[in-house]
Amino acid sequence: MSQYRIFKVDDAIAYVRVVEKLGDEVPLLGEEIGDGNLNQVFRVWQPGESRGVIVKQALPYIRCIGESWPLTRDRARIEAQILLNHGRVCPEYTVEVLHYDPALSVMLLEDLSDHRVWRQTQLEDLSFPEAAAQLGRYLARVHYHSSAFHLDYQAQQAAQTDFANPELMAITEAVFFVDPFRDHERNNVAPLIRAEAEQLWADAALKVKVAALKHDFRCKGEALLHGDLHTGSVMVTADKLKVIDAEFGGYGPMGFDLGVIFANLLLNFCSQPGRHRAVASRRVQQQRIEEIHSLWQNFRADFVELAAHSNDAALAEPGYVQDFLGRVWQDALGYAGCEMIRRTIGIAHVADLDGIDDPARRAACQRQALALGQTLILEAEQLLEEQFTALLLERVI
Ligand code: SR1
Ligand code: MG
Ligand code: MG
Ligand code: MG
Repeated sequence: MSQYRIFKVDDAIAYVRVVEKLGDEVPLLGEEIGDGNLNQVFRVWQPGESRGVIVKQALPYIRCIGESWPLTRDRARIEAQILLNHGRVCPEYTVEVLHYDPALSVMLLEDLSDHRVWRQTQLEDLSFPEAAAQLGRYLARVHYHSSAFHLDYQAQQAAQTDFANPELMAITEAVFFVDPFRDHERNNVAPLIRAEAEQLWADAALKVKVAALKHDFRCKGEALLHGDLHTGSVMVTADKLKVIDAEFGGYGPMGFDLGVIFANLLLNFCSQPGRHRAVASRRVQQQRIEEIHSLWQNFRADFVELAAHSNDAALAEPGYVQDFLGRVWQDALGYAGCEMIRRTIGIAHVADLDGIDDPARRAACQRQALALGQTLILEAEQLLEEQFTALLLERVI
């Protein structure tokens, strides 16, 4: 068995050669392509071939922080298991795991070089009109098939154990629900919005709502979540979509995944006045609103259709699934609010806001993100889809 070592490009190339049984005469090229917070990622390919293979390795610490924040390498196993599970029920939209090596904490994944990172396309004002609907369908399938609508009691209990991800989900608890709502040293608060952050930290009603969302994140194990479904975890082409990076996954409330992706579309929405003149900004903001609706409506329609075939006599009761999805919508808005706030003043920001060059314009957009995030958390129960749209339209500049 090979001993764990941190890969350099040459190690990744040598590893692919062994796994794919390629002789020394086969030329291979490699490059490091990782830009995520946690792991290192390489691409290895044969010259002249457009597709190669991706080598993803978990480090024994958080890549963006360094050795001062150790982290289990077992996350590679958990991620591989989650991607394989999601891939079984939704191969169309899940990145394919080709190989997993527990000793080296390495996964080989399908090469998606013909795809673009969805966030990056939004930063370049490119439109991928199919992506939101595809993502809604992906979430319906992976959530439904891991939920009590589909699994019997024993199977769901076993899955909750198999996919337990205590270290990574504890990080989410800390950086998503705890740090951003108080003056914590891990936060990253721009001086120009310090006053708004302090106001938020003093809002007791907001913190009660966040406590409930955090409590549910731990206790409401409805489905096997992706766990970090921001627009950087979604790869797109004109007609295809693949979800990657499931290391934060585990059982939790369905509204969490929906809320995270809604929030990342909304963070881009809030960034528009800092990036464009009014006309272009309005057009893109409207596009983001449409994407959220398309995502939700496709999720809901596909989930309802799947649930019509549920074997659970009680959950299949006509009308129940609509009731349930009403609560998922409310949860999604609350989690979206938390994600917007944590990506603005917490440890891990997004390029949509941080990439705005002018500090005053950036701060204005960040204030919008904080305010909208707070409204979503405080008013989730009153915001049906129609009211939510009205709330966003009021904010289109
Ligand atoms: C310290 S880890 C911070 C964030 O990076 C990942 O991308 C996840 O979003 C996590 O919350
Ligand atoms: Mg990533
Ligand atoms: Mg991993
Ligand atoms: Mg990630």
